[in-house]
Amino acid sequence: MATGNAEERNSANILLTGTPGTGKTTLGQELAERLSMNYINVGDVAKEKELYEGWDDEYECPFLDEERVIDELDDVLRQGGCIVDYHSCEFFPERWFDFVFVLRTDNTNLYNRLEQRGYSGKKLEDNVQCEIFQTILEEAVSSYLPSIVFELQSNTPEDMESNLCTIEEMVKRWTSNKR
Ligand code: DAT
Repeated sequence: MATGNAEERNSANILLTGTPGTGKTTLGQELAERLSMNYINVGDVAKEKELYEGWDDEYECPFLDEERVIDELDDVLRQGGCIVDYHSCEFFPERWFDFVFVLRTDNTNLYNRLEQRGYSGKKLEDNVQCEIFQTILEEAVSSYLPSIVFELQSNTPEDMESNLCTIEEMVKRWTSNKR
């Protein structure tokens, strides 16, 4: 029976994670184009399929139904070649990913990006705090093998281009080692 483990796929799976506003979507969509990979935005999938359970009064949004998200995406992840974009990472099966990239952005930059997105008050402050305390980086390090977790700065367009090149090279090396 297929287990979905790395040795069974011929194309790598990538997780792009980090605080909202750090650049996951921009990077993920461009990478998917350059590498002909399948870009999956978990927030969009959850919205489309209504994969929610209950209501978060604090942030006035629904809670993600993590089990149903995993069920929904498992088949496609088993095939490989996926770029998954989400602002949290601990609930995904560890076996899904060959690389976990955590995007990081300086506080002022992040504040401005989130403000432009229309965030304000507690939501804005909590997200900037999340970045200051490197919450997602710690989550990634404690959820995946340290050898597959990489922290990437995402402050400038130059960072974006350099991250694209770095990831492209890593994925190509992974693929050629498979052959
Ligand atoms: P996320 O998907 O992590 O929420 P995004 O890709 O939507 O983030 O990016 C948020 C905004 O920041 C968007 O206007 C693009 C911009 N941005 C992202 N990465 C950047 C970078 N490295 N340099 C400059 N701007 C960036």
